[in-house]
Amino acid sequence: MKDEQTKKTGVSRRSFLKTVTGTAAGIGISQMFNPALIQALEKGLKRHPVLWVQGQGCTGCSVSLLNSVEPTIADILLKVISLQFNPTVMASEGEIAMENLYAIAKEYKGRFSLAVEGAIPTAADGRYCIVGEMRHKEITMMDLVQELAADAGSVLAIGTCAAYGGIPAAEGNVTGATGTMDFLKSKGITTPTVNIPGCPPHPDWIVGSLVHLLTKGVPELDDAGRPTLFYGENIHDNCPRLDMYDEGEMAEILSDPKGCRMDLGCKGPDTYADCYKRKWNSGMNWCVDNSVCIGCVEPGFPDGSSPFYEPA
Ligand code: FSX
Ligand code: SF4
Ligand code: SF4
Repeated sequence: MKDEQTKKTGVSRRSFLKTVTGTAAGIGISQMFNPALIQALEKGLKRHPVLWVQGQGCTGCSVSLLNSVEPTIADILLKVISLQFNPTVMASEGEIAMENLYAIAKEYKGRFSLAVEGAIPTAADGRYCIVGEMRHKEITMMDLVQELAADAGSVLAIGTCAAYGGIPAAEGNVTGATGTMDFLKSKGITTPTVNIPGCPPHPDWIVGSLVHLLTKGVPELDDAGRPTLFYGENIHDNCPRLDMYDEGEMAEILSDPKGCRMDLGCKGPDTYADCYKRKWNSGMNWCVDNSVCIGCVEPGFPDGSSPFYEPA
């Protein structure tokens, strides 16, 4: 008898898990689904809270993480990793939430991870992004990241906005939007920082990097501060349409089922990520299947990829 997932997607739970297993790289997500490993992580990570703060973003990074299907990433985050603060999913709000945030940071000084989502606006003393208030004093994203990052054991810049400034730092940038590493450097803060770009990043990249950080330390990073585990391979070099590119068989319209999509604006040749094998939407598809790669994980995104519909 077909299970629920088969009915919805035509892919059985078994073949879905096989897909995930087959596409995971290194400490892939499939290994994290192993119950023995989850139990081990549960013990090891219970005392390691993750505080997730949000600045200039669209919340897509949180949604990407929580959107995973089977098993849910939300389960892993809430039961395995001690996610203590995330404005999108937590129930508490206002001054109580802020007090709790600072109390956890104090209690676990040097041992918690700070996850930053969204860029940090630095113009006008950071007043373009007020993230809370305590004792009638407004707290800017700048203040929050500066204070918490200095006390954190590690920092994760989640999403291209947090990693490099992304969309808020695109041409114009009146708010002085800045990526986390640049911001921390400007403040002399040296806490180890890992970039997990993507607009939004794949849930596996977020959880995989976090678990690596907590169990094995900082993963190997490339020049752009990204784990090579997930961002070490060029999309074009591994694209299933590479043969068509080599043959000069080019797609002319997006609905063309065949052909290399370079003439339609594909930025695969300038982009490093494992989307071609990990795939998105629970392993169902990826950008090049339906559209083009717009280079969303690259430091120059979006200006460097624009216009999206023209070849690089
Ligand atoms: Fe940026 Fe996150 Fe793009 Fe959005 O909040 S990485 S705009 S998908 O989601 O920060
Ligand atoms: Fe390269 Fe994009 Fe063409 Fe694939 S579709 S071969 S990534 S240019
Ligand atoms: Fe981003 Fe390209 Fe991967 Fe799509 S295929 S998620 S645009 S890096």
